[in-house]
Amino acid sequence: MNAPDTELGRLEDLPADYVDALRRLNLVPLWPSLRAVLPPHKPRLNTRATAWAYRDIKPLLLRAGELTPIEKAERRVLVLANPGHGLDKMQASAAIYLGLQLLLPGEWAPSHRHTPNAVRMVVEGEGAWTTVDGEKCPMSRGDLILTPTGLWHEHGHDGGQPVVWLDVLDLPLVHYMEASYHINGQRQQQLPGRGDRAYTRGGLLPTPVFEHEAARRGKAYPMLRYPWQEARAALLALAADRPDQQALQITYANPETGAHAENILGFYALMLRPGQTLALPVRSPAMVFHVIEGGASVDVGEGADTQRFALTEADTCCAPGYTPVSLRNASASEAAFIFIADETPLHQKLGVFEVRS
Ligand code: 1HN
Repeated sequence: MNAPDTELGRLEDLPADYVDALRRLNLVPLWPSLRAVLPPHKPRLNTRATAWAYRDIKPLLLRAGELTPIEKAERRVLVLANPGHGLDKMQASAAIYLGLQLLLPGEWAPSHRHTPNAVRMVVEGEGAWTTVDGEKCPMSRGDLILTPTGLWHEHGHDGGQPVVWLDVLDLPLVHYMEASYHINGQRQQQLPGRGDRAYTRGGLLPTPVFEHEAARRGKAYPMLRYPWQEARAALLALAADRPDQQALQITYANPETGAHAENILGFYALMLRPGQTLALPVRSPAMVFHVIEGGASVDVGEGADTQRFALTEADTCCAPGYTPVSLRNASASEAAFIFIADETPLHQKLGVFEVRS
C-alpha cells in the first residue's frame, strides 16, 4: 500500500501580511501548489483528445488562398490547435505543433531556417517540392520530408492543383525553452545527390570511396525525404513476412545511425489489416494519428470517458500520454495506413519515458 497523500496547507491559511511580505521579496510558499505541480501517480494533462476532419478544413484552407497572398503569409497554414491548451497556444500537445499548409500553383514560400524541427506529411496534390539544405525533395501524397533544426528550406509548386501538407513541429517545446527563432535567406542553390535515392534499401548504406564524392553522408541528417511508396512497401513486406504479428509499424529513422529521424519527435507509419483492432500500450508520450490511406476509428480513454473518432483519409487526431488508445480498421477488405507522430525521443532523452501496460 502506498502512503496516502495528505491535504497540504492552503494559501488562504496563511496571514495576508505574511503572504505580502513573501511576494515583495519574490518568494512563494511551495506547499499550497505542491500537489498541482506534482500530482499523485499521473500528470495533470492539458492535452485533450481532439480530431480534425480534412473535409472541414480544406474549404477554409482554399479560402485562405484567396484571402491572403503567399507574400503576406510566408507560410499559409491553418493550425490544428488543442482546446485543452488554449487555441492561441497553437499546440496539439505539450511538444507537438500541427498545421495544414496550402501552396497554390506557381507560388513560392521563401527560404528560411529556424531552431524548431519540422516534418511535412504530404496530404494532397502533385508538383510541389521543398528544397532542404540544397536537396530538392519532390512532394507526393504520403511522402515524409524532414526540415530539421537549422537547415534552410523553401517550398515551390510547378503543378496545376493546390497542394496541401501536414506540418509537424516541436515548436511548443522549443518556444517554451526560449530557443525559438528564424533567419530568412536567399533562394538555395541545388546540390547533387538525393538521400531518398542513396538510401533506398534497408541495411545497405551508400559508401563513397572518395570523400569528395560523398553527398549527404557524414551530415547529421543524411536522408531528408521518405517516399510513401517505399514506406508502404516496407509495411506490406512486414505484413507478408509476419502474418502472426499484431502490430505492423515502421519508424522513420536516420539510416546512418538508426536513431529517430529527428531529435525531439518520433515519426512512424502503421498498417492495420482489414478488420483489425489494435490496443496500443499505454505510454507517457502524447501521440498524433493521421490517416494516409483507408480509414480508422481511434478510441482514446477508458470506460465511460472513452472518446471515439472515426477518421477517414487525410483526417488527423491527437491523444494525450498516459491514456489507453485503441485503433480499429472497420474495412473488411482494405488495409489502413496511418502516420504517427509522438514525443518518444524527447521523453527518452529526458528519462521520463514510461510504458504502463
Ligand atoms: C515553418 O517554417 C513552416 O517552413 C511551416 O513550411 C510551419 C510553423 C511554425 C513555425 C515555422 C515551413 C511553421 C513554420
